[in-house]
Amino acid sequence: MTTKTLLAATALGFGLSLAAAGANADELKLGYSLGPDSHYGQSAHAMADKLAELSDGKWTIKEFPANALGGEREMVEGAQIGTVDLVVTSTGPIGNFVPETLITDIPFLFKSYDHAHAVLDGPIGEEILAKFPDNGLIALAWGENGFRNLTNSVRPVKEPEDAKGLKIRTMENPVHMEAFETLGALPTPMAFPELFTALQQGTVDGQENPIGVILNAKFSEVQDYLSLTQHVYSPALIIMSPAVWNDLSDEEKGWFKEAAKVGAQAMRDKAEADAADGVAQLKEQGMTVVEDVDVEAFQEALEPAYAEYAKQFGKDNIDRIRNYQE
Ligand code: EAX
Repeated sequence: MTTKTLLAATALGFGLSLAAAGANADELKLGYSLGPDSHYGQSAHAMADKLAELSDGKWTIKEFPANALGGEREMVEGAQIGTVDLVVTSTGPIGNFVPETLITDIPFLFKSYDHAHAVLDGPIGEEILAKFPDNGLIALAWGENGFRNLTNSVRPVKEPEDAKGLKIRTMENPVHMEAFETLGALPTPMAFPELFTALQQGTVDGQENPIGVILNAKFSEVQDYLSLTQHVYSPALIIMSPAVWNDLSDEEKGWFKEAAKVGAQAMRDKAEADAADGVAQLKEQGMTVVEDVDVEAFQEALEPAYAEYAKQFGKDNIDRIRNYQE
């Protein structure tokens, strides 16, 4: 180490410890996996503003975008042990903590944004959120990642047969893995922070995500084909550490819930805006887009997976979501 870098390192260390010592005790660490201009970023900004407003500046939020606090599973583990205060995350890894969320990850379960919002914001969604405290977590609100679409670098995928043999990165989620295995693809569960490099190096052929994520993570740089499969609605959650929550007054808990609702709405607005205008952007970036995906054939091909889900979650519970009306 040269004297110059040594000095710089010392100054940095000094600066950091000063910052830690001077940190406002009520500044909370919020992590998410995408960039600040993503739907998660919009959500975090809106939530932070609302919380500061409601608490008259008592509670502030410091954002850690782009996996700075680790992948989604790691951030949620951090919330459990109290090293991370707030997380905006997809439900991808959440079933490993709160198994009751897994039912929401079933492919082709939600027909539309309205249907998903009605279920998640209604009694079914509330029942699931109520399971979090038993598992060492607080869930403040349902947000949205969006309908997921398949990308790959091997061939255009229009029919389920086209997906056969493709090595597809899935989230660390058994429901999603079951679906891709049933389609004859080779599901490879992997944390999101590893995904770009895995696509670039060809460790996997493809991945699936909502348009907003594909855009924000710049997957068009490493993927040639996008199929608008819309095969599963991907909910998101705003999660809080019980280490913070348990010490709040009832009034403060109300502020957090209200701020999270505002954050969730901002997330949905941005996710849906990206879905509406993002495909054109991805085309401009050079992706070949398969718009006329044979969605019915995908649903039929997934029948054996549905039989498994019915065994696991109960057909009645699945139908209750599928047929839910406000
Ligand atoms: O939450 O892991 C994933 O593919 C997620 O959709 C992504 O991290 C955004």
